Amino acid sequence: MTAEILDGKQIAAAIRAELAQEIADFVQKTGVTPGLATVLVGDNPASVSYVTAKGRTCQELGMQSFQHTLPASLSEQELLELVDRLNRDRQVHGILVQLPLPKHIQESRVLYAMDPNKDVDGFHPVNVGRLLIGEEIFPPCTPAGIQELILRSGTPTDGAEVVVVGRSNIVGKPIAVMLMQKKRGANATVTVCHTRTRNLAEHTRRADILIVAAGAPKAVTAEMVKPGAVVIDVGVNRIGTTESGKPKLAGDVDFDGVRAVAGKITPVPGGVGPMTITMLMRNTLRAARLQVEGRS
Ligand code: L34
Repeated sequence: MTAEILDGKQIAAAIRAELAQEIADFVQKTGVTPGLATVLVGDNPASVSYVTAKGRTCQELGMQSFQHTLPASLSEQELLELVDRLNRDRQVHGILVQLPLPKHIQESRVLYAMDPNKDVDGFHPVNVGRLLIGEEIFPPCTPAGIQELILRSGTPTDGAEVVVVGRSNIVGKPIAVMLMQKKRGANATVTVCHTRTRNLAEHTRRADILIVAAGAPKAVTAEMVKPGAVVIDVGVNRIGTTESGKPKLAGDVDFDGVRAVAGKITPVPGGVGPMTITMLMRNTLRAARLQVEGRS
């Protein structure tokens, strides 16, 4: 068996086309153009590439993009002042502070400082709490992208065994919560594995849907996967450079090996990454609706 490739790029493009129409309708109806402010501190090459793509996608979909690029030497106080300004700027409906931040800046302080109604990443504690009780307005972008990918691939989640490898605040924990909710595209039985899990393979082999956000290449290999399983690879590891000097990317899953046993698998690049950016666009439109029309 060779797994079907779950083409995140293609699914993302379809959703973006829908969003572009919704944004055009919103602009026509309200006279307001949704705006996203991105904040990048420092020059981490991966962050630069993601933030650039976010700004560009905003413009492609007919939204405004305000890109703030700041030196790694920026003080925490200066960043908090910028967030405060963006909170009060009526043209800015969504704010995204790209993570990770330099070590001298406490991430939680910055996330707490953000207006929860502009927190299109869904990282503010109020939004994390809303997610837990199933009343989210901004589902975090990578988990939302994963859920949408599963949904649009026609994979049933109701009663499915989902195994998540990784327990980060931005992927592992929120995707586990989202897939266990009593909702459409959820209702799964979720197991969360992490670095202290005993016998990881014993868990992963039970998964109908295996979500890998471990942060290490080849964390999941073929013998860890149940035949026919749907495998979602969230990892983005830079494993060298191509001949043209571009970074060479690999996920957390041994793609070639796992492809031979899985039923469906996402590639890296072209899997979850493009979905993440698309969900950010969806959340930004939602934020604009909330702020302008008082409903999402
Ligand atoms: N605040 N910080 C905040 N919000 C986020 O949602 C993120 N994340 C993660 C890192 N920090 C963040 C992202 O945006 C990871 N992430 C992200 C976004 C886009 C892509 C990957 C990760 C992506 O588009 N990946 C492409 C390849 C891009 C490349 O060439 O490097 C892909 O096809 O997978």
